[in-house]
Parts: sequence; C-alpha cells; structure tokens
Amino acid sequence: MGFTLAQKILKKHLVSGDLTPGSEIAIRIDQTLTQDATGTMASLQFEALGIPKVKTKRSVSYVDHNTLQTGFENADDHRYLQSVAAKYGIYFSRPGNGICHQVHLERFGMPGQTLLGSDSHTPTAGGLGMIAIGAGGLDVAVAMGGGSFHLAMPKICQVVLTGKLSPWVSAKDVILELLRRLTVKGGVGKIIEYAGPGLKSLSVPQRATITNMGAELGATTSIFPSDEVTREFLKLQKRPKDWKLLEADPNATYDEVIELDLSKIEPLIAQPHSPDNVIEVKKLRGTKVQQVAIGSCTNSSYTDLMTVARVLRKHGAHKDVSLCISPGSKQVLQNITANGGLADIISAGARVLECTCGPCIGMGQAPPSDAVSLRTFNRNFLGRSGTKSAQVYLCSPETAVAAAIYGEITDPRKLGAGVRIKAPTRFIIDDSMILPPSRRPDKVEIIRGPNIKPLPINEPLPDALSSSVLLQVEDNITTDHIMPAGAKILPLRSNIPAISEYVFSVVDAQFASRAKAAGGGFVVGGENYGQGSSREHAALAPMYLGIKAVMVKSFARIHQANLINFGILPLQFKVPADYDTISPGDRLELPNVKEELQADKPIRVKNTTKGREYLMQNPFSERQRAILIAGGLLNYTKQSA
Ligand code: MIC
Ligand code: SF4
Repeated sequence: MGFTLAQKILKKHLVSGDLTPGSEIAIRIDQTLTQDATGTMASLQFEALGIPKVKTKRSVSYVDHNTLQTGFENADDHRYLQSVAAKYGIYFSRPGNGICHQVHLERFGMPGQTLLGSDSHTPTAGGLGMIAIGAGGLDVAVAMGGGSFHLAMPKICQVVLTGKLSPWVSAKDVILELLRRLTVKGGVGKIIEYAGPGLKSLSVPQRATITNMGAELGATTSIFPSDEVTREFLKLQKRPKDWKLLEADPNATYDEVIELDLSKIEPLIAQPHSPDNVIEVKKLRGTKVQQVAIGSCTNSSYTDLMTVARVLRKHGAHKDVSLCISPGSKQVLQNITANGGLADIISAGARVLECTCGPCIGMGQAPPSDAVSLRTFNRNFLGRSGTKSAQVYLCSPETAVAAAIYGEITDPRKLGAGVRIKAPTRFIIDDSMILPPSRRPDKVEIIRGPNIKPLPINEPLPDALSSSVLLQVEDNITTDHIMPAGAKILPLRSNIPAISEYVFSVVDAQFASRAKAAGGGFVVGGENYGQGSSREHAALAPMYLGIKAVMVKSFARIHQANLINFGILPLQFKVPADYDTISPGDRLELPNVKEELQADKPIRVKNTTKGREYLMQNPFSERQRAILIAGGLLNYTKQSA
C-alpha cells in the first residue's frame, strides 16, 4: 500500500506510535515558530526547562501581533524576546519585518520538514509541502528543547483540484468554498491534502492562503505537494537548494476524498460572525460598506497587493470607505514599492499600516459602530475587530478592492477584464530585520520588564471535585470568546493575574469576579468548544481563576491540548443531550475523578441541584492522564525529570 504525502512526512518524523487514525503519535519537530503574543509565555516556559540552546534545526521568534506601543508593556516584551532569542539560539524577526506565517513561508519553510508554531495559522507553511501544526506555547517550548510533539494521528482527507480559477476568483474563494461545504468543524481530526491537475495553476502564496484557512476548518493541518511551482518560488526566494520533490504515492489511500473544480468557483464571502457562514458575493450586492481592510497572514502576498494596486490605479477608493492595507512582510512592501504598486495604493487614498497583524487581531482600525467591514482576513468572530456591533465579512482581495471602489459589496467581475500579475523575475530579498542568535550567548543578559509576571502553576488533581457551573455556553465557542485579544488586552499576555480579569468578558462581563468569589468552578459548553486561536491563555487564565473542568459536547484540538497542559479537565459528555439538563449555578460533584481517570473508566458527574448523574468520556492517552493528575505538563515534566 502506498502512502499519502502527509503520512510520508509523519512516518519520517515518527518517534512513537503508528499511523492508525485516532491513536496517539509523537513526532520529531525540525522547526519552531513563536510570535510575541504567545511567545513571551513560551519563552518563560523554555527558560524554566533549563536547556542552554534550542535543539531544533531552526527556531524563529517573530514580533508581529503586539506592536501597538501605547505603553511600555509591548516594547518591554519585544526586548525580552530579542534577548531570549539571542541567548538560546533562536532567529529573531524584528517588529516591522512581517507577519510570522508570511515571513516563514518566504525565508524559512522547507518542504518535507515539520514545523510547530505557537499560532493556529502555522499550517500556512503547508503551502510549501511542510507538515506545519499550531499548538500552545508550552508544547512549542518543549519542542524547542528537543522534545517530541504528541497528537492524535489525524485522518487524511484528499482534495482533488481540477480546472483553473476564473478571472477575479482567487485562492481565498477556494477555501471559502471548502468552509461552506465542510463548516468550521469539518476538518477536526483531519489533515487536508491537496492534489490533482488543478494544482499547477496555484502559486505557493495562493496555496498558503488555502492552507492558512484550513485552520478555520478545524483541521490539524493542510498540505500541498512540493512540485515545480514550489521550486520556482524557492528560486525566487534565492533558496533553490531548499527544494525537493514531494508527492503522495500514486496508490495511496485516503479516509475521504473531495473533488473541487476550480473553474466552477465563484467570488464568495463569509458573513458575520463565522468563517463558514459563506455565500456568493453577488447575493449581497448593494450592501453599503464603511471599512475595507486588506492584509493578514491569509492575503497579503506580493500578488494579492499588486492586484489591489492595479485595480486602485484605475479606479481610486470610494469617499465613504476607510481603506487600510497592511502588507504581509517587509519583503512584500519593498517589492511593491520598487515597482510602483505602493504609490498607486497611496494615491488611491488607502491608509498604509505596518507589516503586522494589526486590525486582524483588533490592534487598531476598529470599525465604527454597526459598520460593515470587509476584510481579507481569516476570522470574523464577534467582537474580534474591537467593535462588538460591527458586521465583519471575510473575502478575497479582489472582492475587498471592488467594495473599496464602489462603497458597497460588489461582485469583482464587474471590474471588467481580469488583472494578471506576473511574478517578477527578480525579487528584492533583504534579511536585515532578521537577527541571527548571538555567537556569545554567555554574554547575553535576559531583559525583563515589570509587566512580565511569573507563570502560575496548578495543583495536582485532587481525589474528588465539587463546585458549581459558573457559565454555560453554546456550540462553536472560540478562544476569542474565552480570552479576548485586542489593543487593550493583548499587552497583558505576560501577566496572567491581570489578563484573567477579561476571561469570557465578551460573553459575560461578571465572569471573572464570579469565579474569584466562588473560588473557581466549572464551565459547560457545546460542540467544537475552543475553536480558533492557539492562545494557551484561554486555558492558563481560567486555570488562574480556579476553573477545574470544562464539560462539553466536543472540543477543538489545540484548545483541548492546552487545557490538558495546564491541568484543567477537558470532559466530553457520553450523552450529548445531558447538556440540556444542566443550568448555570448547578452544583456538580465528581466524587471519584482521580481514580476513574487513572483506571480508564468513564468519569461520573453528579448534578446535586437537579438530582441527575452524567457519564463523561475518558479518551485520554496514558501520558495525558498522567499530565492531568500531576496538574499540568510543567508539574509532569518536573516529576519525570
Ligand atoms: C489569532 O489569529 O487569533 C492569533 C492572535 O494569531 C492567535 C494567537 C494568539 O492569540 O496569540 C492564533 O491564531 O493562534
Ligand atoms: Fe496575525 Fe491575524 Fe494571522 Fe493571527 S490570523 S497570525 S492575528 S494575521
């Protein structure tokens, strides 16, 4: 039997387990990536491991999220991260150099290697033929120290691409079409592997748009083969030697196959407040638009921005639209500057932002009240833009620029003959904002600002738990609901006591004070709980508030792993309908939790308020059980050292 591309790479990196879907495997990690919003915690955790130098082939620390310096906090964090990078053998991408995923694709990604990143969009590098997975900061810190990464072996879903995209339809529409078909839960427990004759018409940045938003499908990762298109991309990046041919065996078998004819895809748009709420752009024709934001790790490549520039040169932006553009990297900005694209963008009246995540994570450019904002980003969760009443739509750069010109949602095909942006034959490559690690690490001093507070550590799991339900939430709760981001809260990422005040604040402003007054408790949720970002703060901060267990119908992968890492029990109902018999405030008891967990038995929960009893699944691996009993991965690692 042949192997799929993902299986081939996983097999080469396998440390333990086998490739049976659902069983636990451990893999060797070649490269890691951290960004500043998750990286300070990951760095504190790496420091706590006491290892003198990273053991990966390449580790890179990016500053791209927390760049709005309204006080000392973010700037202090940047300085801390720079000193950690210099000391421990990590490359440092300075603030302004670009968004981690875009820069990693350009400068570091390697076909056939594994990449673990403390950001959920790490699978972007799958566009280059890598197995690239998002994880919590602690898992990444462990990988930097040479530890393997544990995960449940995913199923492999093949997407066979045929045909070619029509003018004004782009890679974003491909992934929006998949989101429409599969939903935000459709990729859970799967790797999406792309194949077929349609591949050759998609450039590496276009492939990266697709793998990037595989995260919104809930997929473990997504991957494209490494072919002639990949070779051309790496040649342009002056990295021809990093290329190798990688594809699935012709007789590989897949758990699922989806066919997608590129020529049949139309311009699509995701409506508020979920990336899978997708319809054709033409159906929303005429909706007035107040803001258009172009950028993010999904859609800010050279071709994306040149397309926008070319359209703007002809038309100019509408007077009622605030148009902002954040290039994905300094490389993109330098190249569109050199060939006049930036001048067209500026002349059209766009507000040009620095090369960072910016508005995508609510770091500035919050739209006005009730505004319609069209964004080329990947997430439109409620409140993420910074304005709770805003209506955020996700679309391609083509659809975004059409709205910027006409002041209303417009099918970009109205713009006439399609623009074709050819990749330049020479690219400006300038790595001056990437600092290699110090040659004299012993001389480097770690610089810590006053906002960096020590990492809180959990207690081991007691024999029994008893507490009340502090909050009950619906399906598809995101980590943006659990631990919101934005310009006000993000600077507190290295200060757990301070950030914990904002846990669930989008849903329930009193949550933190109630949790503190009660000395902790439980949270009850629906399907796909914890989807979205990899931020381990969505586990760490609730842990700090005394949350002992989260009881839901199902979990999103990264969040579930983060809960385990910080010793919060992630429990799933055996009978999902039990959810309906619980109300906020109910008193729950887990009389034998430790013993049941250890003995691989279902975990019993008594609802003493309602006089009912529920059974919870115990699907954990032996290692996960040991981590939960120890009160988290740090305690477990210390015990086993
Ligand atoms: C996001 O897009 O939500 C983020 C901000 O990049 C997060 C990471 C974080 O919260 O720091 C992610 O996707 O993992
Ligand atoms: Fe940054 Fe947005 Fe990408 Fe997250 S999704 S890494 S915030 S650009």
